[in-house]
Amino acid sequence: MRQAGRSLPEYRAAREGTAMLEACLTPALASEITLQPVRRHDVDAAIFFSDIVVPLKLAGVDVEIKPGVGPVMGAPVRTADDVARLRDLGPLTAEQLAPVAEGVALTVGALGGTPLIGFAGAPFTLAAYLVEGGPSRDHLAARTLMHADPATWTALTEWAADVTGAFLRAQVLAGASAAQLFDSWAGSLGLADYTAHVAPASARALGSIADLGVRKVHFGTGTSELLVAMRDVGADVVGVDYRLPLDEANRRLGGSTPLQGNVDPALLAAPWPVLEAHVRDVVARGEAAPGHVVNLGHGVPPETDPDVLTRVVQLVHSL
Ligand code: 1CP
Repeated sequence: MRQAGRSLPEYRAAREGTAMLEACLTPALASEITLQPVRRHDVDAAIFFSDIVVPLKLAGVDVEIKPGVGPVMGAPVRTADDVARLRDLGPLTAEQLAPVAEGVALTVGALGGTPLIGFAGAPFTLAAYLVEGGPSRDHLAARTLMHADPATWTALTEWAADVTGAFLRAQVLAGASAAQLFDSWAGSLGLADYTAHVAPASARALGSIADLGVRKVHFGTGTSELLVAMRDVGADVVGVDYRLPLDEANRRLGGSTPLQGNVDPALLAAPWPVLEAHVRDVVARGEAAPGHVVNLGHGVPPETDPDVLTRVVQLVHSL
């Protein structure tokens, strides 16, 4: 459950007075926050408390996470010179990644057998934040750059693939049992742009853990038309948001790919009978696929009642 922690009072208490990225890079705190939703909701796996921009921060990019906004860059990355400066920061070293590895190792120890999912942002979603300078609805500047200056775009997404791949690899080496690549904003692209300008860098990011033998989940929102392309960059499991029913997603993927997600976050605030019927429908349609990791189709809205999440988990377990 992405950003699940935000709805928990114990999360808000633990984070009190600590900036988001500082919390991510403080191993004991990141570990404690990772464990909170597992303790409270009895979910079957944990997702590491971190953020997709952590590897950018570790590489030396001027980035912060503004409360209520999301990741914001000191300056947008738009020109060949801007990208050259990023590339001069070099690949991430084990020393730079040490707080991440330490946070994962502490968490895996404390989880006592419950699997930990490691994650990273896909190169397009990271590049979208870098080029736009912050959150954006249409990702216009990023989509302009990929066509206006394809060489600069390729250099940018290759650099992003390498830092995000190193971040993912560090988590798996420290004990994460599965790895999820979030291309949250890939849905702003058509299939032709995705295939030509994004898929090679995503394949490069996933390739950085190909030798480690963990399952790779690939998720985006608004990606109903991209599911096959997103699988074909090297994913074992495809995340599906709430827009496409899982039996149809399974049909599009040829019936051979396990799926993840699909519960509509909007329904967490609906009356229980409405939410219950929806969860039952998602689980029933997911039976069409060779596997289904039940999860939300996107993040938990921060104002969600935590007891509703616990009840959803109990319902899914009962099914
Ligand atoms: O539940 C958890 O805490 C899991 C840890 C986690 C994950 C998997 C966080 C903590 N962030 C993420 C991934 C992430 N971060 C994604 C991919 C998943 C998704 O689409 O939601 C993205 C796009 C981000 C970028 C980001 N970071 C946003 C979205 C901004 C936008 O463009 O709309 C936001 C709001 C953040 C901040 C953030 N990251 C995580 C938390 C708990 C928060 C909230 C900040 C806070 O609590 O102060």
